[in-house]
Amino acid sequence: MEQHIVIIDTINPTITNVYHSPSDPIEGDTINAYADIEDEAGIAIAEIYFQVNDEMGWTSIPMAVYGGTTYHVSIGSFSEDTEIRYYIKASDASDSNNEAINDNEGNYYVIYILFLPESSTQPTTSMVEETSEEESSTELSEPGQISIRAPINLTGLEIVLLIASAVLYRKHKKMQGK
Ligand SMILES: [Ca+2]
Repeated sequence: MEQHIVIIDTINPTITNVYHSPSDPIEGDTINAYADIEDEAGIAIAEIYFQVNDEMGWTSIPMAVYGGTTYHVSIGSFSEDTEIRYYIKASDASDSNNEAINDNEGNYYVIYILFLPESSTQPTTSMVEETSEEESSTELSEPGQISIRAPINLTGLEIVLLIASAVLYRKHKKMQGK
């Protein structure tokens, strides 16, 4: 009489290290999601469930082995200002079909497609840098040149005096040089 020892798998798969790439996508970026999914009995089903903006239902797409215990799926690209929530679900390959969900402890994983107004294509920091460069170049100019570039609302006499003083200043400098 044969004896069978039946081991019943009651342990759910583990789903860890859930992330998406790129982490801060913009419109048109293809979004990939990854997760490490493991079970002693092997994995029968690995899926991503995602929901776009305020839509009611969840869309599921099967995940494929990416390498080792890592599973991967591409959920495509979205337009800017879109919010996508997702979670990962897996079933093991045992007769029990134990299921596991990683939904970031009920908060879901959230992807936000960044809104990039045209005016922000040039970062503010570079504009600040340009301004400061102009300021520093003015400071470095010869005193005579600064006088000539002085306010436009000067009288003709004042302008003549400024030019004269600039010329005198350059002559003075030349003499110092010798
Ligand atoms: Ca199991």
